Amino acid sequence: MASDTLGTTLTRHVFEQQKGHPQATGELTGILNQIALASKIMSRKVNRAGLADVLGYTGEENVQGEEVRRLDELANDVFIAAFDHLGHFCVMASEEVDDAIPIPDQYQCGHYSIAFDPLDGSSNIDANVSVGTIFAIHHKVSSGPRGENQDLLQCGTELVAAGYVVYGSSTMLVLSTGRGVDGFTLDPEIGEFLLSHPGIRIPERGKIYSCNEGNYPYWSEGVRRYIDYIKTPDKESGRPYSTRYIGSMVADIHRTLLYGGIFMYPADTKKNPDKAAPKLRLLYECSPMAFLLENAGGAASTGRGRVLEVTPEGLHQRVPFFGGSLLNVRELEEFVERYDAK
Ligand code: P6P
Repeated sequence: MASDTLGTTLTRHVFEQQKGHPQATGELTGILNQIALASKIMSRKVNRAGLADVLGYTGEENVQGEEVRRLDELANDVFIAAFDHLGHFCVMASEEVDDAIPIPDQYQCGHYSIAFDPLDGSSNIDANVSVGTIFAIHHKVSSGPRGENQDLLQCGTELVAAGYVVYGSSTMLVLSTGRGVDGFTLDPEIGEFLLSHPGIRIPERGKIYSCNEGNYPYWSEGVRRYIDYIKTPDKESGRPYSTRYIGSMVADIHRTLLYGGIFMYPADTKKNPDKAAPKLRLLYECSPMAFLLENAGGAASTGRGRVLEVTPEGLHQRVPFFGGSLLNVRELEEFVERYDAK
């Protein structure tokens, strides 16, 4: 087969997947190719960050109250510029922008919305730690000619496609359109994403846990008891688990997807002893990652239910996140059920 000679490019793979859907218009193929283009641009910029004086801070804060690093701003501009004129989107949302981003009047609106985190984990860039881009694509559901917030504020169960790009030792794009998960590795010499990890399946149970354990004192009793449990030696069940935490969700989820185990960012009372607050954002972090994990045979929970079933109320809404191997997530949910107040 020709693809054996050339390798299967992202374009060919998505086109072949779309053939399985007679109603497919090819729009999604166009969208994913544009995401690939923007990701190649970002891969080059991230890999040269230390040389091109794009490190450091702009002195501003984003909607999350986080200091905006110049590479964050650059990434945001790259993805918006890649999407706004495409004619496939009706509205966009970015971690870096307070409100929904309309498609400029001079451009045609399309049948999809996209929410993205242009450069997740960017606080690690100066340390040369893997960072990434996360994206979530929904159908337009509003009846007007242009896009509206409701096109973005949809449950993850309605996602058309979701994925991430991890800018690490190699640049990989991991994608699901609802029928499994595939990984593509960028060959920088030809500038193509080639299918390197077809049909990714997460192990049903893993022995790695991934969390910022410095927050342990601020977690609920159920979460603390779960952590205590997986650290208690028990030869038969392979405990204590190993701990791995990078502090960049894309990198931590990528390892969890391939090796199994559980990644978690529970709500914590660190900032407010009276009210536990989650950190990770639903629309462009937790929902797309949950979509990928479930499509790979895993699970993603708020601790009490599927992340994908949370109805978003705000663009930057945060939720507790426990995602990874099915049996590990279910075990966590049992501890929350047993020890945490409803
Ligand atoms: P902490 C990065 O800022 C991020 O949003 C995720 O990528 C990552 O999982 C998390 O925050 C890390 O948070 O509190 O452990 O530094």
